[in-house]
Amino acid sequence: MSKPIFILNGPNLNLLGQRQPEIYGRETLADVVAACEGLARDLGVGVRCLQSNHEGQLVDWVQEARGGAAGIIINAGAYTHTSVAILDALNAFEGPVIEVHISNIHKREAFRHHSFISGRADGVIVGCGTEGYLFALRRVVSLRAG
Ligand code: CA2
Repeated sequence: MSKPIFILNGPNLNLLGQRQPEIYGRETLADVVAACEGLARDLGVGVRCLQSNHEGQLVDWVQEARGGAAGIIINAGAYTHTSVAILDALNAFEGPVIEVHISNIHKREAFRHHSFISGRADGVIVGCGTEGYLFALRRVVSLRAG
């Protein structure tokens, strides 16, 4: 697999490990990136890990993935629940998309129960902590292989 898998993180996920450990755990985003890069090495694939607090930047990266990525793993943070723009961009991407949420959004406030992204995603991983990114990476690789 020559094209990298994009791992996109949305707003406030740069704060991982710094606040609300009871919800999001103690790992930092740098820890998550290191774990994904390590697993990617073991699986023989490349990853490009990106984080932004800006909706338009996430849309730009999803557009860049068209023709440039083997798959997308996305935790769009709060934009999950609001962004038709990210959904539209994902709908124009032809490869596998796995949506990840660190917390179980269905156990939380009602406004977190709906995801615009889930209607496009090939898989959704919620409530598995930061390990969810690793599950997602394995899933993208097996979808590409199959
Ligand atoms: O559970 C998830 O992964 C979420 O996508 C995280 C988003 C939240 O808006 C979604 O409903 C569920 C929030 C990310 C904020 O991350 C922080 C981490 C540490 C400290 C403060 C915020």
